Amino acid sequence: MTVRFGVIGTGAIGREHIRRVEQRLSGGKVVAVTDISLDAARRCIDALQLDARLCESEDEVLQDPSVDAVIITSWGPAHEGSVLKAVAAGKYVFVEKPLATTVDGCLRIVEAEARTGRRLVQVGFMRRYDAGYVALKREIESGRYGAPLMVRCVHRNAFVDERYTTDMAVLDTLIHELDVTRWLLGDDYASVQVLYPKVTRHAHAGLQDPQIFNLVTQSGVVITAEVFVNCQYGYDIQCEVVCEDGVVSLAAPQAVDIRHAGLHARPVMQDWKFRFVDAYDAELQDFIDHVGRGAEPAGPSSFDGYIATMVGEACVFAQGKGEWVTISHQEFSRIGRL
Ligand code: NAI
Ligand code: ISE
Repeated sequence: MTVRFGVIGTGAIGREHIRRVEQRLSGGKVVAVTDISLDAARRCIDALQLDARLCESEDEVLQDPSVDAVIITSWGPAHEGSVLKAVAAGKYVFVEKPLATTVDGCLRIVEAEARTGRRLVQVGFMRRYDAGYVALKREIESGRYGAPLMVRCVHRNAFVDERYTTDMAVLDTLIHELDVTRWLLGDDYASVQVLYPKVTRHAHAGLQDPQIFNLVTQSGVVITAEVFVNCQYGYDIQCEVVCEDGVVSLAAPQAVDIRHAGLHARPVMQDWKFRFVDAYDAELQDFIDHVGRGAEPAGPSSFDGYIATMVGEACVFAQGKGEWVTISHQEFSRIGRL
């Protein structure tokens, strides 16, 4: 069956996801759209020439019996309320990261979903669908290079605006590394330390940028993740896994190699929209394929979203301290009892 989507939040990625459902993917259709700014929702419907209803509120979207599933692309703090209402209404949910901005909020979602007796929620950790990361995981799991010992991650954005705060480096940006590295290694985190290097002159007042996150996993792998969101030159995602008998790294995607005027160069993508376009397509297509045949979504789960936010909260707690902070796993046992 065609999956009929309601969309809550028509900002940057909301419009991207609508465009991909309508123009690139198969088996889905956007039938209802809302945003707290109704003007934004209206502009989106007009710009993308959607045959979709403009709804005055998310409740109107969720009460619409013609909506099978919702795409939640509002700001992070609004996710929890929308996901809980959607689960209560029995809708399938594709929600952008973070699942919710607090551990308790994530837990409420995990518990509400568990009470329905089936999986309804998929979180937008699209890197798990990126060809480079998939290849990296395959190589690690082949065992050819021995056990992973160290991981070096880089997450750079060209620039951010005044709304970006120091803690967003974790729940908005690093959260991708928190999820994908746990997925790559099949290992959970044990402790974190955050270092504050000298601040770039490009950071707006009050923003600590860059930041270094050192994490140790339960099996002892050390991960160093740099978040630098005003690097100026583009969107740069790197991941190198050092194993006992070799090193595996993320290759630069769809890059052209240029030799010109005495330089050997490769262009850097400027935005997440381009860098991960195939991964965004693949994650939503996978969601549509499962929901469309009446199956539960198979991508990153509400539990994965909960773990990422839980570790993220420990990272935020560690910010500005320079000390190692233990990542509490008390919550795991609560979840285990569900
Ligand atoms: P944005 O600021 O461009 O758009 C957010 C939209 O949500 C705005 O139009 C705003 O009016 C609307 N909104 C806010 N609260 C709402 C509510 N309660 N109900 C309905 N609409 C509401 O933000 P952007 O960049 O599109 O990010 C949205 C979400 O997607 C965030 O959670 C962000 O972390 C995530 N994201 C994920 C990316 C990825 O790589 N997976 C890339 C970019 C964003
Ligand atoms: C944004 O929300 C994303 O998810 C991007 O992938 C990330 O690079 C950026 O820092 C976030 O603000």
